Amino acid sequence: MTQVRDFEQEFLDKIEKEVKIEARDWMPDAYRKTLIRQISQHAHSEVVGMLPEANWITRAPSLRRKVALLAKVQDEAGHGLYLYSAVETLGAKREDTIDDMHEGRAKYSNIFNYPTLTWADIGTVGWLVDGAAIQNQVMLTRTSHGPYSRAMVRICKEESFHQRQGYEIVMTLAQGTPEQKEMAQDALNRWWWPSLMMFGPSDAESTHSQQSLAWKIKRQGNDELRQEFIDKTVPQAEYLGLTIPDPDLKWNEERGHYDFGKINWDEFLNVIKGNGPMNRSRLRARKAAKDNGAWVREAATAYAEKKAKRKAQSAA
Ligand code: BYC
Repeated sequence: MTQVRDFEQEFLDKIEKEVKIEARDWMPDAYRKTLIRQISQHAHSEVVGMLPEANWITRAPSLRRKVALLAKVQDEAGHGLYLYSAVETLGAKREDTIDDMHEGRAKYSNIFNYPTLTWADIGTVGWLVDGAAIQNQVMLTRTSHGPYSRAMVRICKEESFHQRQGYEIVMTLAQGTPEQKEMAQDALNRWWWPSLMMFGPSDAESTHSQQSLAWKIKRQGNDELRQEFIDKTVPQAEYLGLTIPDPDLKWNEERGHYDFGKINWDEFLNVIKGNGPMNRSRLRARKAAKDNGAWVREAATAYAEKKAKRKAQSAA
C-alpha cells in the first residue's frame, strides 16, 4: 500500500525540532507569504537606510570618520542584496518587491523617515538604530527559515561594528565642548522614541506576531525585544552623561526592568502610512536611483545574453 505524505505535518515537525525550512522544502502558502513580506520589507529598510547616512559622507569631520561611514553605508547595500536573494529563494521577483515599495504597497522601517540634521545624528543612528536592529536581528538568526537565518548571522556581525562606531562618535561628542555635548543630547532627544517604535506595535496590537511566533519566524515578541533594548541602552546613555528624553523612565526592582513612558503610536502609524517628515523624499530618491541605473541593468543583461549565445555557438 502506498503511503500518502502529509506535507503540512512534515513541515510542522521540522519547526518543532528546530530543523530549518529550506528553499526546496514544502511550506504553507501563508508561511511563504509572511516571509516574502517581512524579508523584502527588511531589504527595503536596509537600502532606504543608506540615504540618511549617505547624506553625511561628504561632510564627515575627518578622513577616519569618512572611511568608516562609507564602509557602513556600503555594508547596508550588501545587507539589502543578501536579503533580496533570500526573498528570491521563496519564488518572489526582487523587481516586483521593489516596485511594491515604490508604489506604496510595501513598507520599510519607520525610522528612516526622519532627517539626519547634524553629525551627532550619524553617531546616534549607529548607536540606537543599529543597536535596535541588532536586538531584533540576533533573534532572527534563529528564525525557522534557513536562507533568512544565514543572512542574519552575517548581517549581525556587521551591525555590531556599526553600533560601536556610532557609540564612539556620540562618546567623542559627549566628552567634547558644551556645544558638542548639546548636539549629542539633541540627537538623542529626536531619535529615542522613533528607535523604540522600530520594534513594531505592542504584542496586543501586532497583526502578525502570534502566527509568526508559532512558525518560529519570530522567536520573541515586539514588546520583549523593545524592553531588552531599553534595559541595555539606558546604562550606555548614563555612561555618556546624556539624558534619555523620558521622564517616566525608572528602574523597577520588582520587574528587573526599566519602566518607560507611553510611546506615541499615532506618530508611528502616521509615519508608516507615508506621512513622516522624509517619506516622500526617500521614495523619490529610490525611484530616481532605479531610473538612473536602468542603463547599467540593460548593459549587464545584453552582455550576459551575448556571452551565453557565444558559449552556445562554440559548444555546437
Ligand atoms: N516600521 O504585526 P507586526 C537596519 C508594520 S534596518 C514600519 O508586528 P511583524 C539598518 C508591519 O510591517 C532594520 N512598519 O509585523 C539599515 C505590519 O504591517 P504589514 C530593519 C512596521 O512583521 C540601515 C504592521 O506594522 N529591520 O538594520 O510581525 C542603516 C504590524 O506589525 C514597523 C527589520 O526589518 C516598523 N518599525 O513585526 C541602519 C527586521 N513595525 O507588513 C540600520 C525584520 C511594524 O502587515 N522585521 N511595522 O503591512 C521584523 O522583525 C518584523 O517585520 C517587525 C514587525 C518586528 C519589524
